[in-house]
This record gives sequence, structure tokens and C-alpha cells, in this order.
Amino acid sequence: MSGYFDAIAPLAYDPDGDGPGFRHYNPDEIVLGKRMEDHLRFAVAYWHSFVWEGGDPFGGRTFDRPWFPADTMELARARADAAFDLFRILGVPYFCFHDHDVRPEGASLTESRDRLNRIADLFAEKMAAGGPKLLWGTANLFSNRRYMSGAATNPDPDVFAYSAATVRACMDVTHRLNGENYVLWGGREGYETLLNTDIGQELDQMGRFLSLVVDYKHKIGFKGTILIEPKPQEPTKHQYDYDVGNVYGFLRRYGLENEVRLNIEQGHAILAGHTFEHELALAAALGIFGSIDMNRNDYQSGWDTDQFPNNVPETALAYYEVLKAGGFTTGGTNFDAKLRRQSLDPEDLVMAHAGAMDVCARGLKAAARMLEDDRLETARRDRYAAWQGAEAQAMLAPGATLDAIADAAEARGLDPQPVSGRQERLENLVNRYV
Ligand code: XLS
Ligand code: NI
Ligand code: NI
Repeated sequence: MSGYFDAIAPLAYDPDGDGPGFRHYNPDEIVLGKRMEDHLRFAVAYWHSFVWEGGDPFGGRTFDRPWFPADTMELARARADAAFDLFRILGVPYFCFHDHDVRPEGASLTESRDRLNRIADLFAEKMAAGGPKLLWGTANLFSNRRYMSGAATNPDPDVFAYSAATVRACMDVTHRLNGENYVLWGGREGYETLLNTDIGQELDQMGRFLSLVVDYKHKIGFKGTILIEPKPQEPTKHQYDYDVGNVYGFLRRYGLENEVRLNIEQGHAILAGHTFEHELALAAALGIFGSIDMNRNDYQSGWDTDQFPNNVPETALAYYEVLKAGGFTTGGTNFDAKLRRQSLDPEDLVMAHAGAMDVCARGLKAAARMLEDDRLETARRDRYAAWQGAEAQAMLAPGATLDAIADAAEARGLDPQPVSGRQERLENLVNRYV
């Protein structure tokens, strides 16, 4: 117990209440035959809630947390106590962390690994004592200046090797804590100027690194999923893991499309000029959907502001795609979200998560109703119904030739007539659920 959240009791489902509590998130409520908690699989992100200090480009720390600056193991333990207190108050089933979030870096790789292991011992105790499970672990290969020019894609092979040692330590700890996934977000895997960059060389390094990670997963018997998190800009001008389509091409090139899935973040989708649901639907269609980071950007400022979700129609359309993809298996809903820098109080941290959980619960319920009613899917199926015909199917089957299709089209005197896409009617239909 840290004492930090002492004034706040564990939150309960209290639909008509006014105080701290959930208005819509009811973990035991059955949605489409499954408990809401098991659908949503919420996770708190250690970094934004317990490491971020409230700074922006014009000013430093605004938050005053008793564990700051957490540059000793003692303060790192105090931070862990506070983190597990928040997890308990929220009743979340999962959390996520980077190595860098939970322990101060040591003077050597070995000392950093030992420190990570000691914090993992503490996590293991707290998890066994009723704490949440680990949705995913990951390595921070972007904050330290050694990663300035990339981790796996660095022109210096020593940084590649240093990154390998760091990832091994993080995968070991994730495995030991029964993490359900291991995430790689390529924060510095990109470039600033082509004038000093060999793109082909860097992509080969990144493909090799990922193959080594996959081999190591099998070597240690880690049963979780390896996830790549695409993001188009920030911090480097040109990120190699730009978006879902781009990562799929990368995975195919290095023969990893059956080994790696994606962790898709709403804010990153927006930065890439897509909607969240586009990225989710595409990943599902390509068979690489894994998990989500449910945090949005500010639509005006154009950068990754990592805000808690608060727009029900957006979350409804996202969970609609998640449900259509069969729901989460090892994945879940991670709040990779931070407070606004004026939100100083312990209550702000609790209420931000509680509100986000409620928004997701409403979105999930709306998505479930849309799916159950089947009206959207009926309309979608109807739109493609002509493809069920024998002649249409034959065009897609092996043996079809452009020649034969062209001859038949001429012989039939084809003159296709456009059909309405009915977008507004479908939008009106969606509005009845959200
Ligand atoms: C940054 C990413 C990061 C990953 C984990 O924009 O979202 O937080 O989720 O490294
Ligand atoms: Ni992000
Ligand atoms: Ni993220």
C-alpha cells in the first residue's frame, strides 16, 4: 500500500450514482454470451500513469508524485506500490510496462537486467496477491540517447547488439510474469533525412531483429503473441512501421506474417490519416489483428496527444471491428493514455481511467447490438451478393483468364448500371445504436 490513493475506495458498478464508480462498465454483465470484463480486457499503461511528469515542450514537470524521480530502486518500489493500488481501485484485469518504466537503468546491461528482475520479483508477489495479470511487456528502445539513430536499424551494430540484450531481458521477464503478449513499437526505427540513410540496409536489420525475437520466443517457450505497434510519425519523420498495410508488407517480406500480429493504437491510426476502424478491419482481413491501444489524439493539433477515449461512437465502431474479428484472444484494451498536464490529483488518474472504461463499455454494448441486429451486415452482404453467382465465382477461381472473362463480357453485351452505396442510410442506422 502506497497511501497515495488512500482517499479513494475501490470502484464499483453504480449506474445511478454520482460519486467515483462505473456508470456503464459492469464486469459481470453478459454481452454476446461473454462477461464484459472478458471482452474488453482492460490494461493500465505504467508509463503514462506513473512515469510521465506532465511536461510539454514549453515547461517541465507539473505533477508532484511522491515516487518522483524514481531514480533509485527504493523509489521504483514506491512507484510499484502506487501502481498496484491504482490497479486494485480500478479492478482492471491487466497492466503493461516497459523496462524503463519500472526500474532505473543500471551502470551496465547486466545491472539493468538485475534491477528489472528484482522489480519483476515484486510484481510477481503483487500479482499473486490478487493483482492484475500482464497483458504485455516491452522494451523502451527510444528514450536513451544511444537509440538516437535507431535501435535495430542503427548504423552502429553495437546498438543492435545492445538492443538485443535489452529485448532478451524484457522477454524473459514478460515470460516469467506470464505476459500474454510481447510488444515492439519501433520508436526510433525510421529516419530523419535520406541524405544519411540506407533504407534497404535498415529494413534488413529490422527484419533480422524481428526474426531473432521470434526465434527466441520459441526457444524459451513463450506462448504469448509477438505484436508490432505501427505508428507513422513521431518521433522520426519517416517511421518504418507506418501503418497496418505497411507492416503487413514488411512481415511478408521477412516471412513473419504467421508469427507476428499487430497492436493497433487509435491515435496512431489518426496520425496515419486513417480511422481506427479502418486499421482494425484491415488487420483482421489480413489475419494479423492482435490487440489495441485505446487512446486518441487531438484532431486539431496533429500529434500523438495520447488522450483517454471519450467518444462513444468512435469506440463503438472500433469494438464492432474487434467483435467481427472474433474478439480478443491474447490481446486486450490498453489505455496508452495520459492525463492533461493540469490534472494534478490522484483522483484525476482514477477518474480518467474510470471514464475511459465506461466509454469503452458503452461502445462495446452498442457494437454488440449492431452485430446482433445484423442489419449492417445484411446490407453489406447484399452489396456483394452478386459475387455468389457461379459465373462471378469462376472469375476468381484458378483457371480464369483475362481473355475468357473479356470474351464472355462482350458476348453478354455487358453494360453495368451503378447501384447506390447508401452511405447516409447506413450512417443513420449506426446512429440508432450509439
Ligand atoms: C508511442 C507508443 C508506445 C507503445 C509502447 O506512441 O504508443 O507507447 O505503445 O512502446
Ligand atoms: Ni502512441
Ligand atoms: Ni501505444
